[in-house]
Amino acid sequence: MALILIDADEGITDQDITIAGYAEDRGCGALFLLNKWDLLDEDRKDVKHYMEELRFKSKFLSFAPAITISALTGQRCHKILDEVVSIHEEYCHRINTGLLNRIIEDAVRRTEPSMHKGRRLKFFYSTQVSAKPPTFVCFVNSPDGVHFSYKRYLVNQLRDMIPLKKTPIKLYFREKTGKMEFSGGSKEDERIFQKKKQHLRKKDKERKEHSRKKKRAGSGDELGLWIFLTPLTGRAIPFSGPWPTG
Ligand SMILES: Nc1nc2c(ncn2[C@@H]2O[C@H](COP(=O)(O)OP(=O)(O)O)[C@@H](O)[C@H]2O)c(=O)[nH]1
Ligand SMILES: [Mg+2]
Repeated sequence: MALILIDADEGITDQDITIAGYAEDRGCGALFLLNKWDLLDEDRKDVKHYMEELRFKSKFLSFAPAITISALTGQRCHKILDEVVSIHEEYCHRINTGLLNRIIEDAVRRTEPSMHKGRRLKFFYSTQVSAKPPTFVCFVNSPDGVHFSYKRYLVNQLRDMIPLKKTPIKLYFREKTGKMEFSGGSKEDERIFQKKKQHLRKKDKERKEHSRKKKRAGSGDELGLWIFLTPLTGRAIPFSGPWPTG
């Protein structure tokens, strides 16, 4: 595990990012600690802005959590160890092969890879070859045919479905000739898989609903008071409520 200590008072420096790069090279679990948070005046204490800058500069460690702390006052320092344990658990995670194959199979079915040199990319089966960090291999007919954006898609699917949000993960593609279909899984795997999918779908719906509500609130629609003129009577009928949509 790499705990990357940043002097938040100084700001995120190139050297901080270089050191974060070492953690990425080593495939470490990583945690950013933005120290001296007590020194930041209210103007600069904009966590969101600070995090955005951190995420922008260290895109390669986007999975690494970050905590603002103060070593001097002890503020939020108690959270560090819990976060380390949580990252480490994911870092050591091992997934059952059946479940892994269901996740990949489902992801490939939902969004098919593009053609490569006129050939369709075929996924045969996948396996986790090691942990620390979790490392997966997919056997395909043509490893060169996996576009980096498709690899990113699969990595994100694994992150969401297993789930592995805080650890680096590695995904490789190897050539497999001959026909060997997905190994599938037991009934129990299938049950867990379907439950996870249901859960994710629900979350996704909630998120969409939330952002829709936010948008509506932002545009002030809900509080609109406006007036309809009826052409027949010429009388104004006040009406208040959301804009009629659809
Ligand atoms: N205000 C404040 N000062 C701190 C904090 N942590 C360390 N310091 C002070 O920072 C000084 C050490 O400098 P520092 O930047 O941490 O170390 P260096 O960059 O490795 O030399 C000491 O005077 C510490 O008391 C903190 O969270 N808040
Ligand atoms: Mg310093």
